[in-house]
Amino acid sequence: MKTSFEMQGSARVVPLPDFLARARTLVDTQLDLLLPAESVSPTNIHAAIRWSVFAGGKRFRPALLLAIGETFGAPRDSLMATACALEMIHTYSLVHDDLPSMDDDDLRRGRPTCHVRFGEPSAILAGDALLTLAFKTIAEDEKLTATKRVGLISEIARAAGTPDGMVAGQAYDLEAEARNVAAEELEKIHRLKTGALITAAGRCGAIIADASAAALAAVTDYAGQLGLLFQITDDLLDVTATAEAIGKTPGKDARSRKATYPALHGIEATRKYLASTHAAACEPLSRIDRPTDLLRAIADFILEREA
Ligand code: GRG
Repeated sequence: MKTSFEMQGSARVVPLPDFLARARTLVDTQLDLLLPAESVSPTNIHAAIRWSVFAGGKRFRPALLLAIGETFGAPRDSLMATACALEMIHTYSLVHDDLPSMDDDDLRRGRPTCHVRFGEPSAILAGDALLTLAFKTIAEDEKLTATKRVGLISEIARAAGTPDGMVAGQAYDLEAEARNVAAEELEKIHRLKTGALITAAGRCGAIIADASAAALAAVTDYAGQLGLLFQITDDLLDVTATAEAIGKTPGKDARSRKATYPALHGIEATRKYLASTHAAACEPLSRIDRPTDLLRAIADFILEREA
């Protein structure tokens, strides 16, 4: 990827893959400090949490938060706790999504799912613990003012829960299985299930950086389209990729007759929709009065992702 940018605290210009790798290392180091050790009781729950969190996810949501926060000048250490909290919530959603009562999957992030490895009760509790640890992490973040912590908790709670967040999207998605879904309904499901948390990642970065209301609105539009782009590529990869590449079972959407873009529109139309969603994600960047090379490179990266 040609696009490059300056990493905070360094004049060195680095390409996007290096930014993502660096963000991942920073987030993993911080998560390791924030999450209870496996030796802490109840050890089976903490082992299950760590099994799922440190299984090799892309850390896309925290990386997006860091990229937007740093674009608007926030010090990196003011961003780390919220970035990790988002990854905890994302991981909880994957653990619960894989449960027998939901998607019933046995492969995630390239290894047996949490309930396969630790049993269903421990997987449910590990997910519950990750969700609550996320809010504890922000509530106790001494790098932020109390007012900002409350604002971030409210923002993320709305994006993760109901009626306007990920849990609502998951409920609509389950309810829509094995029946015909119109294009608008599919978009609503995906805006909630996948888009809400990704949008929150962008908004939290801007909020921590004290970005202006106009900048926050542009970030909201950018991250919202990015969420859709992410979901459309996810749907395509389910059809085109191998289990080795995506670390989960491919072809599941079709087998469970899930509403997806390729199922509804076909692969060629989905690729065209992908291109127009990528353009829609980049458009709000012209309203941001800061260098946006990094944010554009992130949109390009999602468009082209193979995992
Ligand atoms: C159970 C409340 C609840 C919600 C589940 C996240 C989710 C909602 C379902 C997962 C199913 C799915 C395939 C969603 C599509 C997009 C998505 C969230 C993919 C997984 O995210 P990645 O690719 O995963 O960022 P990694 O492992 O890289 O973190």
